[in-house]
Amino acid sequence: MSRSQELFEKAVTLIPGGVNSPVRAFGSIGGTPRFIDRADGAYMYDVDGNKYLDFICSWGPMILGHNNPAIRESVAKAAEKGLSFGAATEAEVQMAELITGIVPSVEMVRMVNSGTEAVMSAVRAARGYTGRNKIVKFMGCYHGHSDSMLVQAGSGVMTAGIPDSAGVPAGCTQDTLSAIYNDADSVRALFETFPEEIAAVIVEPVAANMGVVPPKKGFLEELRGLCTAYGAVLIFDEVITGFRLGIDGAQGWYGVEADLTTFGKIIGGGMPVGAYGGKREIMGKVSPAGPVYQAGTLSGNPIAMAAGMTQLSILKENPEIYEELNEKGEWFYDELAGILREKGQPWQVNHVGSLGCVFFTDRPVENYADAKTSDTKKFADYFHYMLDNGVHLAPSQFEAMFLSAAHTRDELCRVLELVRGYFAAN
Ligand code: KE4
Repeated sequence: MSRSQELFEKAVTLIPGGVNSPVRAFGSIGGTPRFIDRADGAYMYDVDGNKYLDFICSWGPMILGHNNPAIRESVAKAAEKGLSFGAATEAEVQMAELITGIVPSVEMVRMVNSGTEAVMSAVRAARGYTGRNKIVKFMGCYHGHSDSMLVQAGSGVMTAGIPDSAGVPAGCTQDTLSAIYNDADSVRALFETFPEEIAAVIVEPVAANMGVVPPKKGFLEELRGLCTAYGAVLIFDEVITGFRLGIDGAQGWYGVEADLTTFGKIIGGGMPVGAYGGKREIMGKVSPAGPVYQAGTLSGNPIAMAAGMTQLSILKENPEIYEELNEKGEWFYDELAGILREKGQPWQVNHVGSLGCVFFTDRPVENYADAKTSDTKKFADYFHYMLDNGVHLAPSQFEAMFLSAAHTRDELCRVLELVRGYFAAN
């Protein structure tokens, strides 16, 4: 029995499902999750000493690769001064200055401890600012696990087959309206039905929790127009795309400005950090400046700020990182799609920059209904072939592959050869 198997057997007796986040349990693909001992650059090493080229990248934060020396040193240096004070620090001002200086639509920002907290707080701020209750989200988009967002969510909820979660009272979701991703008419119909009741539309500007589904041309612009026309807040959930597609995220990539934006992952450099921010007139409603309450013991934690600021500063000061990363991503995913065509496989490859995925379905994937036609058993077989050959993909059909600056073209060529071998035989 492997050490991972031993640990997993023990873990399931102590932690629900043996993991601290469902998707890690390999539930949708079977097998034993690998317990990771350490990571460095583009690689993770499990407790049995196996080495994996990593495409989870901690679900996004590790854009520079694991164990970045500058980030590690900034954490160690900050830790020498104490871990947490529960009081204001200069680092939080510096982080706020950094984020508001990078993302044009973000005039004010509040640090929190996760993407879930960022979304929950942004939704509350939008409701407090507009005095309205209804929120529009898109089927297949995942915005963390706050009650009102767990309606036809993506990510682990989708994989686990829970269209809505147990334990969420109807009262929490009665004001959550679901629309169809890439279908602005489905949003227009909701606004026409509830012209003065919709506080916000929240969207992943690139959906990455039903697998990767890019916005169709004009989709984000139409959401922008509808929110402006009906006085609703447009919230871009950039927990994944923020500082991933470029230093100014999806808003820079697509040229559409949100009223509020949520962040996570990359802004923490691997530490637990989330943030939400946007127009001063909205953020000015947030406690203690205004009536919308939100708080957090470890919000703006100095160690987390050190890690996050170091990563953001490296990305801001070295724009060539994005050029190389996005070029590498476009090349890699195009090669992947080429192999599928060459092997006569009907599967779909969706990608934007360094985000991408293979959908095991023969139809183009433009929304949740398309994504759900994927054959998750075929994905599971592909996943385990890659894992057995030292490549750790995200353990679900409905997640993204994340590339980092640490993935070399040679390593990616090795992955492509593995893919070629797999699809030649399957
Ligand atoms: P966290 O609470 O997990 O930090 O962020 C929630 C969240 C919010 N918005 C978007 C667009 C997200 O993708 C996420 C979380 N992403 C998943 C990966 N699909 C986290 C992985 C997990 O749940 O373990």
